[in-house]
Amino acid sequence: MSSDERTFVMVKPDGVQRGLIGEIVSRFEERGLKLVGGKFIQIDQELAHDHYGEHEDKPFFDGLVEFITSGPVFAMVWEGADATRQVRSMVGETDPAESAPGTIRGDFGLDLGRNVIHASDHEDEGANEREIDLFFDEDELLDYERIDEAWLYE
Ligand code: IDP
Ligand code: MG
Repeated sequence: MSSDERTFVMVKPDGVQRGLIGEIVSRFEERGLKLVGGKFIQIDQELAHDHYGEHEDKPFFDGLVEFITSGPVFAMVWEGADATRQVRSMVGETDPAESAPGTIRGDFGLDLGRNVIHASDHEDEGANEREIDLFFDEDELLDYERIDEAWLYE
């Protein structure tokens, strides 16, 4: 399996305000995923609409845009074998109330509208690449080796 799959992850405004950036970054680092990009930004209306375009017709859309633009987010790209699916399994279900303990949403959330983290959907083909392109320029993604790589993959 290719170990260079990349996926897009973002600590949402609630996660930033609650001081969860470090905890969340640690989980992916410890799992063996490699951070290849990161930026601390405030999302504007245009980016919010592009990012959440698939939900435009949903009743929660306006509230979602208001929330995601309400404060800084920490956007990241993580790389590793089967990264998109593995990250989603660490994130949990969309609703924290339905998420197992041990997942990020299951450990840090209670409410569907405040679920701490975004991660590209592994069931939406190409979502990871689309979202990476939306938030990052190619030269903001770094190629390097982690010193433990030889111990992470057989
Ligand atoms: P995901 O984040 O697990 O991929 P999506 O269905 O893509 O979930 O929804 C995107 C985001 O929209 C969710 O993470 C959540 O913040 C918000 N959301 C989804 N469904 C609802 C809802 O029914 N009420 C309020 N917010 C919702
Ligand atoms: Mg989604």
